[in-house]
Amino acid sequence: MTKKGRIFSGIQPSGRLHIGNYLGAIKQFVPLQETYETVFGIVDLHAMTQSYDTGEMSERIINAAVNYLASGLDPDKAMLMLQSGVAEHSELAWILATVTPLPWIQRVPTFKEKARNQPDNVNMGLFNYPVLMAADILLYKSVAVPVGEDQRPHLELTREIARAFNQRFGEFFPEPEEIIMKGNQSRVMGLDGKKRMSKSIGNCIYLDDDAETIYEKVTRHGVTDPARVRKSDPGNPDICNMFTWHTFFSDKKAQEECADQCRNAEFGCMDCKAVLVRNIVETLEPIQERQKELMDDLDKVRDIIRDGTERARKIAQETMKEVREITGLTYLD
Ligand code: AQP
Repeated sequence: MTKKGRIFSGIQPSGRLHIGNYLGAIKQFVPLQETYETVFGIVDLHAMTQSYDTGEMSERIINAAVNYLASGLDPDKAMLMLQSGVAEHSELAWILATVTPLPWIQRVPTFKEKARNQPDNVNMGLFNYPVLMAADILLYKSVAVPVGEDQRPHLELTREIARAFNQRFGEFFPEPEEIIMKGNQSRVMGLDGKKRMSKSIGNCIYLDDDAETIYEKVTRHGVTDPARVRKSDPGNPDICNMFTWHTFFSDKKAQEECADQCRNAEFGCMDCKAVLVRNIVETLEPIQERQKELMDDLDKVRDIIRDGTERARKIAQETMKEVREITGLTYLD
């Protein structure tokens, strides 16, 4: 089958991957490898915008790669690549920064959010993050990018940067379309139901959490309908964060049973959570089995990353050769 064009998507190794990354990103990306030429990045340069322990970076990269593969990424179909292994990402980011007016970046909502989350470390990399992201996408001349609602501003900015580059240097980059992810899986809330599940906040169920840990986290920290105090109070699943999680992990029948029994005060929050935990554990079981196999063969994982990075680099070098030509950076050629 002829593929529809190329797409790029990335996950930053800023911690262990969680169920938000799985539901909002990897699970949705994996089917795309059938119809598009796909480049899936482990974007470690992005992860440097937060404080991190240098000794942990390799472990985090392995965690991201293992979870991509355990969730269904097929290295024969998709390229699994490491961003820092393709220097052209940084080079293009610099060139794109020169056509990006400052106010475009100042208005990006995720910059404001991240700056609030790490007030002692509002660095230039954090500010330039959306430009590097535009470079990640445009370097592969991606025709489309899968995005959740909260990432729409980034993609819009990428299109604006592509347009600005094309206006300055001549038509070159395609403006990538959005492949919109449907439903609230694109914004999975953390255990407390207040903030988006996030590696840096830690309000997460990680993809490699065992059954006991998941049980502990959900039963102790999973926030439910705040107005329900006793089991005998009728609850409201519509405002219960744990019920939203049911919609991700439980089948329709279990969802209806839990919702009805909650509304009728037949089911307490702990009963409902017990069903939820069982279904999360069941969903993660096949992924965790593959995680174990991959963790036992880390040489294979490294070979897959190396191979994907080399394939991606070839595309990136071709793009940058053209970019250097049209921007006049050819003096030494
Ligand atoms: N809570 C979430 N719900 C749905 N999708 C999510 N994603 C992240 N969190 C959720 C999606 O996962 C992909 C990779 O995200 P990322 O690692 O590049 O950065 P992020 O979005 O900033 O993820 P985190 O976990 O919140 O990382 P930190 O804490 O390091 O900033 C993206 O497609 C994202 O939408």
